[in-house]
Amino acid sequence: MSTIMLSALRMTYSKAIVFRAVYYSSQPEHASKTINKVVNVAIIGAPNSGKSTLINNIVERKICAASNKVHTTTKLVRAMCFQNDTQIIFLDTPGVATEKEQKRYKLPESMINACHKSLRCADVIGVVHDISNKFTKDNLHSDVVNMLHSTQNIPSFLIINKIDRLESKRQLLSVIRNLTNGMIAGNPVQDPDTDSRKKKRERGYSHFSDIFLVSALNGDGVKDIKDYLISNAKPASLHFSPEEWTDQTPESLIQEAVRAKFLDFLAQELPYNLKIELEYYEDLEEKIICSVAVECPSDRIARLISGAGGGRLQQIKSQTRNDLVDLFKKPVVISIQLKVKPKP
Ligand SMILES: Nc1nc2c(ncn2[C@@H]2O[C@H](COP(=O)(O)OP(=O)(O)OP(=O)(O)O)[C@@H](O)[C@H]2O)c(=O)[nH]1
Ligand SMILES: [Mg+2]
Repeated sequence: MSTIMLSALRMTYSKAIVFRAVYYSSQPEHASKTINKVVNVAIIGAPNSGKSTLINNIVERKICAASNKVHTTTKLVRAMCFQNDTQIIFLDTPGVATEKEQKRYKLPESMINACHKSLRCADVIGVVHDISNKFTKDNLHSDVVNMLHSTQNIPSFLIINKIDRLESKRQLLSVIRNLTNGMIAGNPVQDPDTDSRKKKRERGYSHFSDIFLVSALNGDGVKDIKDYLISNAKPASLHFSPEEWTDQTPESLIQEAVRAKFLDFLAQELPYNLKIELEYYEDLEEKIICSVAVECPSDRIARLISGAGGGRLQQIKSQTRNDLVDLFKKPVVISIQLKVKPKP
């Protein structure tokens, strides 16, 4: 299925340009003086909606750790790509989390403010929404709506994700109506059932400039988002060089990639309680060598994680390596060791 752009209206970036002038005034010395085009895009949304997967697909590198569990992303991560003269700087954000979830998953305090922080550097906001979740598909997360209302001066667009999991396209129009309160770029969404629009409570946000329907996993519709962002980038000198693709250190990227695989392979809260540390890292010209230690709360849990004959740990290692090869674009030798937390 290809992307449907429901509005042809162009965004206005006047406010963002004013902000960018301030943002770039503190450029590092290495910043290029050539005038290119730049767009800073904050990607926000509910946990597990596919934010990180989407960014990785657009920048064609697994920079942002992604897993099948909620709260994979715990801090702001920048992922950049450069095409012709345009740099797109994505800000991947943690999914919005309640205080209860923060305690349950032992999430870092910094995570709570990360989303708000990302909005302060954004020229445009992309909201990712999971249409495959039958409980939440018709409502935008209330925290997301509040954030959008508090930054109404920044243009925003809606990305309806996981369309590959839709069995029927018939529900699409009603979902779009709910998520936009029947309004896109100031125009009412075509609504055959006009009476139903009158009394509905607001479930979404009425000021999206555009809507995209995509599958971040298989790439359907993703190129349209990239083209859209490129066409909306504004002249600016580069904050990052064209060769740079993230603001994260290799150490942090490796740790997050390992953490994501543990989240993928282990059930419930267990993987959230593991302490993951990079013990060795060497970037040789032809390959990367690294060693990661994972601290388990007890010997029993270490055995459980390892799986029969160490099979599960082998799978985790092999899939992490694949992701890191995709990330660094060169061979990676990785060892992952389980260590039991010493008793006090
Ligand atoms: N079927 C399908 N699955 C997807 C799609 N996009 C993402 N996923 C899956 O959804 C899960 C969550 O993806 P993430 O990219 O980690 O989601 P996120 O929004 O970054 O999650 P948090 O960082 O935890 O907030 C992963 O298992 C992805 O493979 C999609 O378009 N289709
Ligand atoms: Mg994420």
